[in-house]
Amino acid sequence: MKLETIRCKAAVAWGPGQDLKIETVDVAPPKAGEVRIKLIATGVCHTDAYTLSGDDPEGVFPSILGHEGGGIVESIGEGVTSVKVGDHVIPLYTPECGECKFCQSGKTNLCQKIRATQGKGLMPDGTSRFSINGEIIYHYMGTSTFSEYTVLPEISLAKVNPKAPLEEVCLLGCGVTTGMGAVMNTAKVEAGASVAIFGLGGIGLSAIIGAAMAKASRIIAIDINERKFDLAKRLGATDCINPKDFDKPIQDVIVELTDGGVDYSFECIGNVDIMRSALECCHKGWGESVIIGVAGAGQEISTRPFQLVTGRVWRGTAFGGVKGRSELPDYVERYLAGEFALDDFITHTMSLEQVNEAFELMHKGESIRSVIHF
Ligand code: NAD
Ligand code: AHE
Ligand code: ZN
Ligand code: ZN
Repeated sequence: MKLETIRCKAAVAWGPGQDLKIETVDVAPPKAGEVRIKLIATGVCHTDAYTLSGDDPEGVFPSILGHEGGGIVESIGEGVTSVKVGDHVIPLYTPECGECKFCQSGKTNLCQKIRATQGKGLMPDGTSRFSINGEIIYHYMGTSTFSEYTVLPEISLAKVNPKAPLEEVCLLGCGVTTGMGAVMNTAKVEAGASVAIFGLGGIGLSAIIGAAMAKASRIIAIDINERKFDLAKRLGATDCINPKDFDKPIQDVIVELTDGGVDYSFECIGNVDIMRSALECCHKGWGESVIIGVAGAGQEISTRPFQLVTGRVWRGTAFGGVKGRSELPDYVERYLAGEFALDDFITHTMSLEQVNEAFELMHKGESIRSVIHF
């Protein structure tokens, strides 16, 4: 049966700094190895705001943003075998082909099979499936979840248990998996360790969940917005600190509080100055700091090399080091088994038409996650 183009609603980013506009877009059928899905829900992550701001060197316009979705397979292209129509899926901005040098290494989740075209806003064959009156609209992070329908390569989909509500597990498409994975996969925090988490948005709060699961003995949560502290404590933070309450650098405060520094720290903001604080609050000889936040074009990190010479380790993580197709379904199972909750994070639900409000709430510090229901 020949597949038809679908005409549907999508939020289009026409240019940096502009509000998204709801448009009627054409979504072409999936080509070989591709899948078209109907979105049920999508979260709004700070990275969407970052790209919309114009700070992302890979930002292309006009495009359809969004990368924290949950959907149902509507149609499949030639040769697709791992999913079928009706399957529940989570789009992956970090695919898993299983074949490339990166997948084969066993050392990283950063599959590179389609990274070059994905970074240009295109499908692997170098074209887009989105258009308006014949004008090309670019994809974003290989996912473009701010649309009623989207097309992805088969290798960019995790098939998940249909019992899981997509309105909640969409958050596993980025924020929650990233925070938990950073703690458990990337840093491998061990029981009894001390941890400092900078920034208490969706990512930092998920890192608290991961640290509590790892049985960290001390979880220090840092934010300049004290409205985040209640939830941080409920999730397991032992101390909540506002850097504005001190007249010395926050790293000095933490080093004093912890008899020399924490075992692990996580930067969940995207601020290069705080990345330095996060490194320098780590314990001499072994402390490890993980960068999760995404910093704008042209920004660089710095510290005295002596910090590293004396044993601190600086590392980073994307999607919490999680391999999406083989490992994400198990995060969904663990959620279904009640190991962690997701509704705590969903402070606002809204329609696609309200997507700009989601960005406003984020910038005003009023939301953790806004979830758009289609
Ligand atoms: P968010 O906006 O919801 O949360 C950021 C938090 O940082 C807010 O609570 C804010 O008050 C706090 N903050 C801001 N400036 C601060 C400062 N100077 N000191 C202390 N706290 C401060 O964002 P989010 O969705 O949680 O994303 C956080 C970061 O992680 C972003 O940079 C995002 O792009 C990035 N991110 C990275 C990955 C990855 O795979 N590496 C995945 C998802 C998100
Ligand atoms: N396009 C940016 C990089 C942005 C970035 O680092 N993205 C993270 C995911 S953020 C999700 O909210 C990521 O996965 N990075 C690895 C990768 O391959 O992009 C830039 O600076 O060019
Ligand atoms: Zn994200
Ligand atoms: Zn690969």
